[in-house]
Amino acid sequence: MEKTWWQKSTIYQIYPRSFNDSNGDGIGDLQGIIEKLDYLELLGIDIIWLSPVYQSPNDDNGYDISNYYEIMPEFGTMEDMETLIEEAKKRNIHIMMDLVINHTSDEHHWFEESRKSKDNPYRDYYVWRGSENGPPSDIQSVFSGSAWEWDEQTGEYYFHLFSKKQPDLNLHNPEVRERLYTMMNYWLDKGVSGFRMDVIDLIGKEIDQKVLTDGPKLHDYLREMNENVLSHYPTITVGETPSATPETAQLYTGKDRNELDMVFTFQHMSLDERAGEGKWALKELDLVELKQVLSKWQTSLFQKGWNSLYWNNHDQPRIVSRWGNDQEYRDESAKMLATVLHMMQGTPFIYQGEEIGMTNIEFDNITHYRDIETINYFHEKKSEGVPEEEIMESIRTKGRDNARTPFQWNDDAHGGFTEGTPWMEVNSNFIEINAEQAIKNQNSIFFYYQKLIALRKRLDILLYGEYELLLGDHPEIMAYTRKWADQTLLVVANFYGGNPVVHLPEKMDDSHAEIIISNYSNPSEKPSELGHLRPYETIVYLIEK
Ligand code: TEU
Ligand code: CA
Repeated sequence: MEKTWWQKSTIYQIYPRSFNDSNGDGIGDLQGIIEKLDYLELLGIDIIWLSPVYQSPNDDNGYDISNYYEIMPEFGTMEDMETLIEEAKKRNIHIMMDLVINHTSDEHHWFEESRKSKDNPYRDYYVWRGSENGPPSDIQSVFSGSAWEWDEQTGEYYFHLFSKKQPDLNLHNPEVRERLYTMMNYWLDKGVSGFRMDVIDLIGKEIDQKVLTDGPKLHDYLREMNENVLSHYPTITVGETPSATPETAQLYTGKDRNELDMVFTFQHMSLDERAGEGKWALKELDLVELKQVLSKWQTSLFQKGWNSLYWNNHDQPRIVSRWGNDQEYRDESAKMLATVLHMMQGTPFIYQGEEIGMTNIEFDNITHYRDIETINYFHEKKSEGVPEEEIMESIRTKGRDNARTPFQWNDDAHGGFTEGTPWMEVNSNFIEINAEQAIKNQNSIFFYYQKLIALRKRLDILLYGEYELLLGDHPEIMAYTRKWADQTLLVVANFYGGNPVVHLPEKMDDSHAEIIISNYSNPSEKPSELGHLRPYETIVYLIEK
């Protein structure tokens, strides 16, 4: 297999709890995924990124692992997992596991031992500190409150950057790293093709110096992991790196660095929050800023690293509700956003439901929400006296449950997700928005994604073409070219509901221009004929010299 086989691939993320329930207990499961492999094959994706399916008490829906070698019983058995790998393989689909090694569950055997006594052999697997007057430092948990939890039994604090049921592992302990490598090899031997690495930018942290991301040992550990595990298989790896910049991304993904294949940037995801105030502090998106950020990543990693391309995942609101229009122009804007992303250089990710234009959820009160981050935030703000409507507005706009409502398969009860009672309510728009509808209609968002995926396989320019931003200051239009050999790919997209006029900066010879995809009927045949764009209109031209 080619070393960079994943460059032509499109990845589909499954959040198993919300994908498809096969046995009526209201919780998605592995057999449920197996039932839908034909659907994924029809879409055309190459790799499934499976959010965690390991044993877990589900304080953070599987991102708190209590046993790396067992499958969560609600999801099925190890046999089901093996069947999934096998059945996916028959359809040329790879499975990429989620790898959560910054922390485990407090119910993991290692932690249960670690907390028993100061001289327990597992003590140093985690981060323990004594402290006389309150927590050892003021570091805050991502999920509200102090990152230090007092543990009565040994009279010390342990560190948890996420929930208190997610104690951080001490990766400076070589034995911990060794055991994690053994576990990774176990899964690769089982036939999975790689890992999405949860908050991997944290594993070199120096807590006493308050260095969390990008610690001095981070890249040493990743190279060691590569040497001990990844280099022995034709893997695909993507690091989740909230702190990454175009510069540090080159350290992770640089060609001769032997670390990871790609990382997730968060820079575009923070553009609708007020700088420095965190994700809940709402701000309108400025398209010019978005173009700058995306373009910087495109040009900085060109021929040096590799981009991952995404609008959505299980932590982010739905893109069509966020930067598109989930009402009148849901169809057009979903297709436009997909186009802008999939024509860039990198490996695209599709999050379950994105391909049918699923939207954010608007529950009327907090009791309907399930996410620990959201619930903790609600109570924290409430106790600070913030008006409930204000808190709920942030939650409806940015809360993680927007992405986690059950998949909408058809217009049966609960969107066909379950025959029982779903663990979280289905979005009531499932009657109109569902996969069955989408597959009946050749013009659906689903078939548009299918086409984008197929174009990536067919056109080398999408792999190699050099990116250039056009009309950088235009407040409504995003436009760019990709150039390779004798070809130019031109992407134009209207990000809003108006009718802006396109003035391309240079006259290109477009006598041999062909439209390869567009989201309205009767688009302008040639770039030089472009007048105004319709709401959320997008057109991609391939121009031959
Ligand atoms: O997310 C890491 C992360 O940085 C989160 O804080 C993310 O920014 C947040 O969810 C946005 O609100 C990963 C997983 O993707 C997330 O689901 C887990 O909860 C978290 O790690 C802990 O494992
Ligand atoms: Ca189930």
